[in-house]
Order: sequence, then C-alpha cells, then structure tokens
Amino acid sequence: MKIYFAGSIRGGRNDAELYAEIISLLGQYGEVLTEHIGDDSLSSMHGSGADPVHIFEQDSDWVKEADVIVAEVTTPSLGVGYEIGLAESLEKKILCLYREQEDRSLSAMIAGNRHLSIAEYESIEDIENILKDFF
Ligand code: 6K6
Repeated sequence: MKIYFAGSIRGGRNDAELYAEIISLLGQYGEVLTEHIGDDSLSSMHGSGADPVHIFEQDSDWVKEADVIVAEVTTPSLGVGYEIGLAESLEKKILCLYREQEDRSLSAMIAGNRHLSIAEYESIEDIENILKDFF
C-alpha cells in the first residue's frame, strides 16, 4: 500500500516532530511516499530555492500514485488543502488528523466535507488507535 502523508511546510513547522512520529506509525501499514515531511531540519524557509514547478509536479504525481492520503491538518497549510482537494478529485481514501485548538477552528472546507474521514486526537496513542481503525 502506498501512503501519501501531507503536513504543513510553509504554513508552519511547529508540528514537524509529530509528523515524523506519524510517518513512523504509517510505515507499519505501507510505503510512505513523503517521508521528508517529518524532516526536522526542513524549516518553512528551507528549500526556498528548490524549483516549485518540480515540487508541484512530483507531489501531484505521488498523490496520483498513492492508495491513501493521510493529512495532519492542525496547522493550516495551502499546500495540504490543495493536496486534499486533488486527492478527493481522484477518489482517493483520505484521513485527516486534527487536534482541537483554543484560538481557531478547522476550515469548514475540511470539517464539512463528507468525503473525508476526520479524526480528532490529543495524543500519539490516539493516533495509533485511529490508524488501526482506518487501515
Ligand atoms: C520546503 C520549505 C520551503 O520550500 C520547500 C520545498 N519543499 C517541498 N518539498 C516537498 N513537498 C512540499 C514542499 N513544499 C510543499 N510541499 C507539499 O505541500 C508537501 O507535500 C506538504 O504536504 C504540503 C505543504 O504545503 P505548504 O503550503 O505548507 O508548504
């Protein structure tokens, strides 16, 4: 099974360590195509010289290739939102992981979309159980 993990990069890297933990858990269920999303050294500015056309084409191809998309959506990210929309148009199975925040709510374009599985969590143990159910 090929898994595309989506998580914020330019939207903000506060959860980068958590992304790495999720990617490690996902490795039990299949091949994660986007392991770099959990790379702690990747800051929101790092790689700003990388060719955006190449990134867009590579990531779009990986979304097409993936059987499943798992997106961590707590940190709002234009890229993650785009990837979810693309995956939905390709009729992929999509799981969104979300931690409730005091200062903002999840976008209605995600929270209100019946085609997505949205799971709220508080801890990494919650995520382990969510992934067990999902896969
Ligand atoms: C890294 C930091 C700044 O620029 C980069 C370039 N690197 C990227 N490499 C691979 N995928 C990327 C890159 N930038 C964005 N993405 C994709 O968009 C990832 O698959 C993420 O799931 C998503 C993050 O979007 P933003 O809008 O938060 O960057």
